[in-house]
Amino acid sequence: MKIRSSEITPKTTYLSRKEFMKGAAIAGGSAFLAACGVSPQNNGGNNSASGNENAVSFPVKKDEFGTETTPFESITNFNNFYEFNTDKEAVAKDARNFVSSPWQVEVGGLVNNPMILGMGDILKFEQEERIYRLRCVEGWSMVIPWNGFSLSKILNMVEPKSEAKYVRFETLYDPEQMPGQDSKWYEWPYVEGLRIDEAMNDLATIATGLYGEEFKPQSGAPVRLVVPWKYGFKSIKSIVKIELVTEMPTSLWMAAAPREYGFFANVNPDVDHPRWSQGSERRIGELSRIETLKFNGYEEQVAALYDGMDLEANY
Ligand SMILES: Nc1nc2c(c(=O)[nH]1)N[C@H]1C(S)=C(S)[C@@H](COP(=O)(O)O)O[C@H]1N2
Ligand SMILES: [Mo]
Repeated sequence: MKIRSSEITPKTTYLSRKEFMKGAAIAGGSAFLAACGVSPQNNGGNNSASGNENAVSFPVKKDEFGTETTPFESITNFNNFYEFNTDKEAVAKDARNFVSSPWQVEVGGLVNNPMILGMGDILKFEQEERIYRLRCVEGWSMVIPWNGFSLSKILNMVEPKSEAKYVRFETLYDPEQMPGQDSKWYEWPYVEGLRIDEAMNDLATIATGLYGEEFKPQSGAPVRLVVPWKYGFKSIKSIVKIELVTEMPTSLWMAAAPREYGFFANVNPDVDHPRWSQGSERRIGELSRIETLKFNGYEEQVAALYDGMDLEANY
């Protein structure tokens, strides 16, 4: 295998998966690999780099509905991450030198046990494979095999006080590394929030990787939120702070365009965006549009959270 861009590319992005796994095995296995149960023996033989020497192929998987996962190359080359670029196809390149290690997540606010978690602590939680749909508010979607665990595990550990009603998340603020944060159109850092009962739902996921690999920067390295029943913008990347609060947090998108983006942002084909329909979506890799499902297909697991709530008024 030729390694052309080794001077400018971090090691794990140019090594083939096989070589990466070999290296990890020699090093005794990193916490990440051990925690998600991927061993050098069972990572599959389907790893030959093709024409592109940077290409790494992963066997496609299926979600609980039998839908195939979006290829790794698509998931990692079509991204929304405004801190780096508003052009989805330029994010991967612009984020490639992002330093996500060492990393800390401060968990505090209205809790009995505030703590600062290093990535070692976060990777100690059993890393499950969770294959979920991601539906961007812009009308495209993917199916992504995340590695991670329920956010509730962290919340239970810090013990929210009874006054805590919402969970507020914050992305790293570092304009030197994230030049998009110089843009005056948005209030940085990126902020998102969940009501506490939403945050405790098992589907609300703290993700540390995808397809069994640690995150590349463009996907929100080293740790992000994944909320599969809500529009993708709720799934905040590169988190440094999780805070329990009493007031509903104002997200970056609510502040930027309050008429277009609400706090709840549940996927809902019956409530159109002011500028486009939400009735259908383009699954990346497919040609025709498909129907968008209420709560992105997770109605059974989450609809009860919104009993009695007007889902048109509370978008
Ligand atoms: N910090 C941060 N998190 C973010 C974004 C962003 O611009 N900055 N974009 C959001 C949007 S709009 C979507 S659709 C998803 C995209 O995730 P992906 O690039 O991994 O597909 O990330 C969300 N999380
Ligand atoms: Mo999005």
